Amino acid sequence: MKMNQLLEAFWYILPAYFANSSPVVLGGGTPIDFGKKWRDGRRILGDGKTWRGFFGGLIVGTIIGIVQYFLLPEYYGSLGIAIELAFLLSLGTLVGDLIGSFIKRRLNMPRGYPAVGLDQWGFLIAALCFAYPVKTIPTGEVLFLLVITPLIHWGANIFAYKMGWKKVPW
Ligand code: CTP
Ligand code: MG
Ligand code: K
Repeated sequence: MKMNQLLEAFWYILPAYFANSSPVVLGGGTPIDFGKKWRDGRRILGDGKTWRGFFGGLIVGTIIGIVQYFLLPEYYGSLGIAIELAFLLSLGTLVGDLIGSFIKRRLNMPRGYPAVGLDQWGFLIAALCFAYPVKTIPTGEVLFLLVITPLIHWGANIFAYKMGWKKVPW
């Protein structure tokens, strides 16, 4: 794979990475499930999924797309496309993350418990699906993202732990 393809893949997915990581810092307060339980007696989503984290991630991810447009307008063609793309990547990321937590709670995993695969790929796959109607990247670049995202996720979580933003390094 050529260097510019690797860079394109990374550039394309950047709003998703920001939407996924910023809730660690911005989140807190009222949980999205309002503390309610599912019929299995366990929380629907858990205290790790908050409204502030959701909308904070959505806003930060979308702003990243606006910054990207001004740095590389020719990649998007118009500011509207850049905003739409970043918004959908971010929304997909956050919805994918909620689906992941829902699944984890059903499997009786407590908040913060690492679910290998789900934690690293769930948000990515959802982001790619949501953004699909607006702009896509070639399959080879998607595969590259599937390989590097777990590594970046792992590195970012260790960083957040060392910064004191996260209680666990995963
Ligand atoms: N966060 C949030 N709102 C969200 C997503 C994340 O407030 N919609 C914050 C929470 O403080 C959360 C932290 O970001 O603990 C890390 O996110 P994540 O690892 O996705 O959540 P977990 O705590 O691991 O919870 P879960 O087991 O449900 O994945
Ligand atoms: Mg987690
Ligand atoms: K997660």
